Amino acid sequence: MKAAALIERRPETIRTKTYCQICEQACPLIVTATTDRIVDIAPNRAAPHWRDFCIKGASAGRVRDHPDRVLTPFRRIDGRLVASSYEAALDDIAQRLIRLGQDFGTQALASYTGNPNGFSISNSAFHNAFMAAFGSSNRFWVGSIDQNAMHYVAKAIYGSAWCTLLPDIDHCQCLLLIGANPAISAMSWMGAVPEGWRRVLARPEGAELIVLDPRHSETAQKATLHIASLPETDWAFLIAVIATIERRFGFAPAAYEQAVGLERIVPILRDIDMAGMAAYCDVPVTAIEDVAERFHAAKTAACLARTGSAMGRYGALTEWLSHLLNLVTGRIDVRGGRCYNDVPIDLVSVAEQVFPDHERPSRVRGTKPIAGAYALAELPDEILTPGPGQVRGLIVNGGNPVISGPDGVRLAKALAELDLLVGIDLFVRDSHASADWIIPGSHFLERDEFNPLSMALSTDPWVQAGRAALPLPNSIWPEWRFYKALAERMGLDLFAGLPDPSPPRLIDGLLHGAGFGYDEVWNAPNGLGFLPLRPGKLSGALRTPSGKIEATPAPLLEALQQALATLQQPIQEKQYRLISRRRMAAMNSWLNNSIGHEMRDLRHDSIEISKADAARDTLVDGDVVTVSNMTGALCAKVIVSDSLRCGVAVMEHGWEASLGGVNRNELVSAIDLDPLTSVPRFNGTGVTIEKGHERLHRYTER
Ligand SMILES: Nc1nc2c(c(=O)[nH]1)N[C@H]1C(S)=C(S)[C@@H](COP(=O)(O)OP(=O)(O)OC[C@H]3O[C@@H](n4cnc5c(=O)[nH]c(N)nc54)[C@H](O)[C@@H]3O)O[C@H]1N2
Ligand SMILES: Nc1nc2c(c(=O)[nH]1)N[C@H]1C(S)=C(S)[C@@H](COP(=O)(O)OP(=O)(O)OC[C@H]3O[C@@H](n4cnc5c(=O)[nH]c(N)nc54)[C@H](O)[C@@H]3O)O[C@H]1N2
Ligand code: SF4
Ligand SMILES: [Mo]
Repeated sequence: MKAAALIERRPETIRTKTYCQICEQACPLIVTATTDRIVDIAPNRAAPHWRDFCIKGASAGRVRDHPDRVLTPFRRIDGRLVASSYEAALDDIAQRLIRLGQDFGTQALASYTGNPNGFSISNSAFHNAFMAAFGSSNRFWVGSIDQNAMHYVAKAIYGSAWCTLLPDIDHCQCLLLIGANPAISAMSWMGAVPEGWRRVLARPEGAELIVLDPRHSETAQKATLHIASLPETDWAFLIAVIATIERRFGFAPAAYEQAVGLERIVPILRDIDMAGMAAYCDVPVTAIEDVAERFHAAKTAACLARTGSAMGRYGALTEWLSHLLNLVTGRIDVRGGRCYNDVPIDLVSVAEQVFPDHERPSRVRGTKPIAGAYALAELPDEILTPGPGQVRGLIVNGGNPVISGPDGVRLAKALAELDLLVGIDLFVRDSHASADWIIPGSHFLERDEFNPLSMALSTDPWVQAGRAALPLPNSIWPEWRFYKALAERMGLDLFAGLPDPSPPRLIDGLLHGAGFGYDEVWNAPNGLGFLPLRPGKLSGALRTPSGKIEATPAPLLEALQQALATLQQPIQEKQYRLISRRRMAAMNSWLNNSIGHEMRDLRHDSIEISKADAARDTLVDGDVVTVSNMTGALCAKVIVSDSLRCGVAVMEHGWEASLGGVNRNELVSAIDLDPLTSVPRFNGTGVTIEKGHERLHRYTER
């Protein structure tokens, strides 16, 4: 590799061009470092798309250099973690895994991978190859607490779980955003839109940004229209919008050319009781009709549903109806609508080759994997239920499921029952409380690699090399090397037939047919840009039996009919629906030990409620309350907010007990899920709020 030419050397510091691997936005960076410390991280203004650059990227060096970082393998001896070595770790883990496979079968090993695993192609590729070579398809992943709705619906209507449609933002006259707050989170979810929401508002013609959110979020504050509906009611809002459009204008002719099955939805739409839907969402009928009119009338438009709805009871239904709205108004695969991007990589085709996909139902609950992986909500049952195939060993790689997943209390208990638990991470997390081994993770500022799969998922596709700004400490191996060495110890062949696999060779393989290779990217300090998103590519990506969009797949249609038949008011008297919010200085749970707990706007033990609810329940700022439901109970301090609608409470997720925080996901059930995707109800959890903490004991005794 010719890296030297790209690195400017000064006497005391080195400047390296790389990109941020904390979120999907992948902001280009210039990192200044001494021989052993990061000094400064700034956006690389010579590369495109640096404008989302945020405090998380700016402070990444503090994570890399943090005193609590795991710098060597640790082994648990008599309950305590003791510093050890890779040699000892490989010997012990290899021997225990071989025995596990011999005694209980290879499915007895499972894994959970979180977001950072997915951002590192070397880590994810070697992890998946290791699981496959060992003979286990028991892979659990973060998508099942985040984006399963997207994968489920894409598979059902476009034929591939990886067919993600991006908004053509620079030509979009009306963006309907459901459950997203890009002003804080930036705009990405299986596809990045650099500066996304700002580009809509900056349109010279004055485009509309319509936001559906129970909270007057930072994005809603900038929107041209904000509708504060109740959590978990978006599906009803959308079906009422689609019904209004069908009754007033009919479907766009293009919809009939692009899709099959539209006739099945029409009788349902004609029966929709608008007043009933409006009451359910707790918005006026006129608001629904207004959105229908505006969306229909706009010259171009796109509707996007994101995690606000996807992490709730009706996530898949809402995701589907958001696509259906685009379809019936002729906003799929056209300028200003939602389009498929196939440059520089056609993800649907690549996924067919590289992502393990299979249909084996889970052992205990019998659910099928989504995008090749099982739901985290099922993991405790898989560990605790005896019988053939019971999970007895687990690798947790770049994830913190006890904190970020549902019912962390039960999961932690299950993890303690394992014969072998290996955590691969930068820090010891609450999820590692019973880990036998902690293997150090590599920080992205120490890795040479780039992820062409995620970079292709952008409205403005661009590929840039991620370069190590500093070498890994001598005592740490990159994750891929750990897996390679472990496989060698166990006599496993990781990439059948590929001699001496390495990240550059794998990345070159992924780029096959793209017209460029690893070296070209490596030698372009500011990255390689490609033609921006354009319509007309979807038909090549469809993998449905009909070759068209399947507008009304049976399971989704049935789920809709069932939801309509059992419509109940979502909020009972004195009950709250608990939702989440993100902060600029947080990334799920993984910045807790660095900038997280220092940022003043981060409240690790607070619950926000509306003024109206506070007055009704005689609660004021600072009151200590017990928040509880059938799953759990915890204490929090009240913040009375003027940006919330009534019936809704907000608690931030990601806080760990070991850092003095409250894990609000202890209230989230691992049984009460979106039945189509097994995603828990992180947004929409029913809770009661009572003044005082003396009741906490009673609840926790249950
Ligand atoms: N209530 C509620 N729950 C939520 C959410 C919410 O909004 N509300 N958000 C959900 C969403 S969107 C997501 S994506 C999930 C996230 O769930 P997870 O992906 O499980 O994410 P984290 O909890 O942040 O755990 C990431 C871990 O990876 C480690 N790490 C960071 N970089 C590296 C690396 O390079 N290598 C290795 N080996 N480890 C690394 C971090 O230290 C951290 O411990 O949480 C979900 N849970
Ligand atoms: N600073 C920061 N940025 C991040 C992350 C982070 O943790 N911190 N996480 C990254 C990750 S992993 C992801 S997946 C993305 C997520 O990015 P987004 O999908 O934009 O997620 P949020 O910013 O949580 O916005 C969700 C919004 O939905 C609202 N909401 C809650 N429940 C409902 C509901 O039932 N219906 C509707 N309509 N709205 C609802 C919430 O009030 C919130 O404003 O962000 C990424 N970016
Ligand atoms: S965390 Fe911030 S700097 Fe890093 S990629 Fe995301 S938006 Fe960009
Ligand atoms: Mo996420």
